Amino acid sequence: MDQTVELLMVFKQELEQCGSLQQLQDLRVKYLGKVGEVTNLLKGIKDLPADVRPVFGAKINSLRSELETLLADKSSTLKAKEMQLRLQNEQTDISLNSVADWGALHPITLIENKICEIMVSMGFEVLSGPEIETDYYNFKALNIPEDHPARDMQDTFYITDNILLRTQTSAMQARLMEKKKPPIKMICPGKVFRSDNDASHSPVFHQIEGLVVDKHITLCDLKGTLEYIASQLFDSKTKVRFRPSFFPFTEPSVEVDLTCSNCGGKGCSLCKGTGWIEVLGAGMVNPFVLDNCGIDSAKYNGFAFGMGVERLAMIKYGIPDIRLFYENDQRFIKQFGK
Ligand code: 2NM
Repeated sequence: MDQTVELLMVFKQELEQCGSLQQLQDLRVKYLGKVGEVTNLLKGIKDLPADVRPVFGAKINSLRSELETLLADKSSTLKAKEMQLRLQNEQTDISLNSVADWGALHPITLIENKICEIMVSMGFEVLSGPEIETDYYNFKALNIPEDHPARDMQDTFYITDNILLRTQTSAMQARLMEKKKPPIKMICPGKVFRSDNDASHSPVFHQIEGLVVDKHITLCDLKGTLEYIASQLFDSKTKVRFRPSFFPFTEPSVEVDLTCSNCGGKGCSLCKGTGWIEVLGAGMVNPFVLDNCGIDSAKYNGFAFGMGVERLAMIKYGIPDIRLFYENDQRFIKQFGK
């Protein structure tokens, strides 16, 4: 039998046995390599009679190209098989959901985000300041006198005589007024610290203070702003009530009540039958504060307000004890923001 035909038959049998790309590569070397079977046949040409050499040479060439075609076909088949095997082995069972445990935003974060969103929609900028402050920005710039009870060691965490944990975020507003010319419309959310600890007071809590400074600002602007915040945070029918109060950094100063979000003003246990809930403090910025911060109080005035985020969250979600916010019990945290 013709040597090329015989070689092709044997090759086809061996090809059939090939189960992997590595075996296929070995087979390629065995037949088409430098010292392979086909090369061997070529070497034998020189021993043949001259008249049959071209015919035999042509046969070897067509054998070579047939082997290459067969090898290429087998290679594609094996590659496809290996890919199929990998896809089977590397499949992920996405139906398994017992390991996926969804988290939730903390109610404090939810309220803080919501208020920031409301204020930004009214053109306020949101700034944050340092939690460790100087006595100057936390007290003196804000017109809080040396003998004010808030400055007492009993109420404020001092680090040194002049450095303390801020008791209010308005320290940052004093910093801003020093740097920026009016008009100013800003809020400052963040942690504040006071030496106080019971069911409605935590030594660390969250505050958002707002500040507007421009020409011809009135108490009416303050009331309208607070009415809009209340309508967005609680209910569009929420009413705002001012009662006279006192803060060193505002004059006049007011305590701000909202109609109870639980009973709508009829009176319930949340509002202790009054129909109103006290939510924040506010007022017209004391001219001393503006002048302290380099803003001419003869030209400019403004309003400011400060609210406790925990208190707002307790009212909005009906949470009875402030300590629940800091226990990080997932069963508590996951109830909100749905
Ligand atoms: C409050 C109540 C009233 C307040 C004042 C200022 C500033 F920087 F203008 F002096 N910022 N925030 C303010 C006014 C805060 O919290 C109960």
